[in-house]
Amino acid sequence: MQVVFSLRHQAHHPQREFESSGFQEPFERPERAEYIREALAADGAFEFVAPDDWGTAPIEAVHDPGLVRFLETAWADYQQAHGPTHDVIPDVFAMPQLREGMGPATEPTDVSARLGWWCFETTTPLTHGTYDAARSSVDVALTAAGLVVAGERASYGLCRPPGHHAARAVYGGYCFFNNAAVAAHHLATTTSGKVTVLDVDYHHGNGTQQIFYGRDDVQFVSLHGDTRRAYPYLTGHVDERGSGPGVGATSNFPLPEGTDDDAYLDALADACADIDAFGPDIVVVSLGLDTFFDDPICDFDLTADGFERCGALVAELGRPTVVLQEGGYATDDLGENARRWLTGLSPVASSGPG
Ligand code: SP5
Ligand code: ZN
Repeated sequence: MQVVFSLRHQAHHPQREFESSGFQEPFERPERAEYIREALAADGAFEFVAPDDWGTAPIEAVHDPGLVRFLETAWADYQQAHGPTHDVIPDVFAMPQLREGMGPATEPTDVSARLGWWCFETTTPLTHGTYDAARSSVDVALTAAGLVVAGERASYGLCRPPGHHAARAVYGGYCFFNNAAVAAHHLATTTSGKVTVLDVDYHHGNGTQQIFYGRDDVQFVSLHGDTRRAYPYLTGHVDERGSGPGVGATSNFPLPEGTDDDAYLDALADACADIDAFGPDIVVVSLGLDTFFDDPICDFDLTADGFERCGALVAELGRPTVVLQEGGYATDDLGENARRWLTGLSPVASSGPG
């Protein structure tokens, strides 16, 4: 299987995140991608390719161009106003309730105010190289998508930073651009086929759901920790099924604390039934490995064996599949967990010469 990877992810390296009312060592750190790269490189079944440069047009096809412009200059703008700081984190949020009954606000000019306009929480710092890393992560996703269009049965984009919490006009949750949504939109519009995004990250893919909620050409199916207890809290309930022409093209499977391999695979089989009913030409998997029993910020109980079974079940869909990395914070096990999931998806790739 071909793996798309770029060292440019390393340019995003926050020193700290503000979480649980204190500054913590970031959970989303560069070693995550390096450990996955090492584990796949040590297995002769995986071949590494560099991403192409796709520019900003495919990003602006799903995101507000204002978000792209903001992320391009925000860190430098902030240094000029308040620097020097390594990380840039909002300290005020543009909550719509402040203007309740007065009509919508307009984007402020002050950089601190703009941070709280475009970002929804405090765990996603901007650093000097964040924009470049976020752009490279999209390039990785689009290049992996291109491999499947060119005839590969499966490909893996080792995206970092992740993407699925980024909505059309807001970033957060360690995500800046929604790599999976950019890739899925690109696939749907350039192949005129139907695309499913299957999101197996522990956290609900609120951004991806929001971007495709009203559409019937891209299905969104997500398994996640029930958002009554789990981040990102506001989306991911079973009654969210899409709107307008998109009614029925969103499916959510919220799951309880302690969900183990067998329970998860039962839910994944139900999710796959919804995918079969939609009948996509291509599947994009948002692969979070934070469902692992030892993940430091999540509460599921999946094992490496479970991940391989998940990959094998997705393979049974029998459709070309682009796998894109999302979360997963049990850093020491991340490489092996990714390798096992991809081996389940593509067992031939792991037993043959390549
Ligand atoms: C891509 C992705 O997986 N993003 C996840 C973002 C989650 N960020 C906030 C998590 C807050 C968890 N709080 C748990 C307390 C552990 N100290
Ligand atoms: Zn996650």
